[in-house]
Amino acid sequence: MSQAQAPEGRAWIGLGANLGDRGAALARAVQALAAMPATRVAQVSGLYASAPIDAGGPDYLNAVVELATSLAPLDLLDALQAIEQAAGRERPYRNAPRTLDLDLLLYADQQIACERLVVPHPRMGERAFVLLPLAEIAPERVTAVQLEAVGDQRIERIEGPEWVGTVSGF
Ligand code: PH2
Ligand code: MG
Ligand code: MG
Repeated sequence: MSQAQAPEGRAWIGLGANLGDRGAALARAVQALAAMPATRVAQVSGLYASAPIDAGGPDYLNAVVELATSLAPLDLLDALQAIEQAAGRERPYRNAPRTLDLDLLLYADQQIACERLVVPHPRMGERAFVLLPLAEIAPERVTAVQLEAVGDQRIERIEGPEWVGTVSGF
């Protein structure tokens, strides 16, 4: 059931894919985020290629998007999961390769811990594929100590934010 609308605030979403046409999936996901009710896309990070962390399979493409949204956190989560489903997401086992992953990283300054949702995302501080793109568009939300701690993870920035309009078939 829908919650009451929240006042407009900022939320940051981590995007990832390591199956199929990864770039096209992420570009389409940004369009789908922009089409969500009571929401607009405020900023998009560059596009990163990264080695799987705590997971197997092909390399990922990753990015982070800042939303301005009046959706309450669980309504936003529902909307993200609907976009994942529409992109053919399957969940055979934990951290399985995926056509699209949309993670709610941060919701304003809120701390949330319920059965379906923990925010800030509990593992974001250990992951270069979240911290680097997030630091591009929200440097105040990432510390130098965090960046230092993930310095050994293999990751490469392959496009600036214009990837959203141009990418296909990486
Ligand atoms: N997502 C995971 C697990 N490992 N590794 C990279 N490089 N990128 C991801 O998006 C990713 C991951 C679970 O969601
Ligand atoms: Mg994830
Ligand atoms: Mg996820």
